[in-house]
Amino acid sequence: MILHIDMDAFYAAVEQLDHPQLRGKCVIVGGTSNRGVVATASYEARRFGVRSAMPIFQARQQCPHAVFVPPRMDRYQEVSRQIMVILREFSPLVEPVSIDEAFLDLAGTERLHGAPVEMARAIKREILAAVHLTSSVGVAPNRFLAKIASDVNKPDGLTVIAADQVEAFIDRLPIGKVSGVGPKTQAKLEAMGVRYLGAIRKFEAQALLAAFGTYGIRLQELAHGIDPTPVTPFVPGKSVSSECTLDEDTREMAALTRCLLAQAEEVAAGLRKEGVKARTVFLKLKLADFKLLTRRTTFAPATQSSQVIYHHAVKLLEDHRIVQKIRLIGLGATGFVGAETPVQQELFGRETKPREGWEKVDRTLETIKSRFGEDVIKRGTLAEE
Ligand code: DCP
Ligand code: MG
Repeated sequence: MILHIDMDAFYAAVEQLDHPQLRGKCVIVGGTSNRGVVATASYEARRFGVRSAMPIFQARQQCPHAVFVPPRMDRYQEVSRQIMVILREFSPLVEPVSIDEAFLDLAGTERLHGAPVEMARAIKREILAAVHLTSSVGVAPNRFLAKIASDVNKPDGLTVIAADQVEAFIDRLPIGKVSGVGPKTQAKLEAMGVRYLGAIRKFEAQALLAAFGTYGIRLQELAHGIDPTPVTPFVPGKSVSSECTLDEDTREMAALTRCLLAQAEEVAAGLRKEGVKARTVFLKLKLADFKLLTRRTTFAPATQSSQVIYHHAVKLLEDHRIVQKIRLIGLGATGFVGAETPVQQELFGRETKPREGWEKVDRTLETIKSRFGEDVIKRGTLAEE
């Protein structure tokens, strides 16, 4: 079983904890200028329709008597760390996915902590005792259902979906609640007569693939209650890399970047296999005199895209002023986070869509290669002249 835990109104709850005069009141945490947005609102304020990401001026209109508080990230991080320490006492497999949220794999913990529902109760109790905050917990046979379950009875919720309840739960799960189904996909699915996830089961894989690409296959798996995504604890120091000795020592950018592109694809495939995204890319160069150099760069958001990895690697190569010829070039990624980690959007909307587009291209290439062989398809830039 997998357990998902998500703290209730996290930033606002911490503010109410630290400032008792705010308890029971409408508290809105966010950029306090009128141009800012709401980070979160206490459940009292949510009754007035205030939601995360809503512009502050609108929140002010809907809830004029609310107390507006600027965020104190250091304090929230501190509480988050305390919570994660408690979770690690219950299972070695803890994957934090955001500041107030984590997955736990409960495999093998029963002898120590009892049935999953007992464990969920114990976790909620321990967190309340240690940091005086309520949380909501979902337990289910897989990740995707555990996450949905934790949201069912918020705040202070506890929902268990037993294996024999999965099918009935999926039959009643509105399709818009499934992660990855945005408004556009939802409209398309509803036009096909799908209002609940269970309805996906009546479609052939081929039809779903045609309509939604590889996401169609994911939807079909989910409809059957299958989510193979493992809980992946953050493992610092682990890395995925690829390197090659060049046919002859060279200083030619074209030859070097060509290597990097092929390596970026291998590294991205490695990340997908591990179920992680990376925050650091490193470049390794062995020069003609056998001197070894490495250069690294760390960025946000974490990525699994070959295109993003390639761009960082090329930048590192360009920053290294090539004087000597190079005999070996290598590319790697490290600084892993779980692949489900939500992506923090840029405040001023740097476009993230093309990156997601490339992740899709990577996955599609991989699907085709795994079915028809490694050599049937490759990028134009890597094709033989
Ligand atoms: N957060 C943010 N901006 C968003 C969403 C969230 O800054 N658009 C921050 C504030 C939240 C914290 O992340 O307190 C956790 O996010 P959740 O989505 O878990 O929201 P809450 O914990 O606030 O409420 P809930 O009880 O619905 O989980
Ligand atoms: Mg939360």
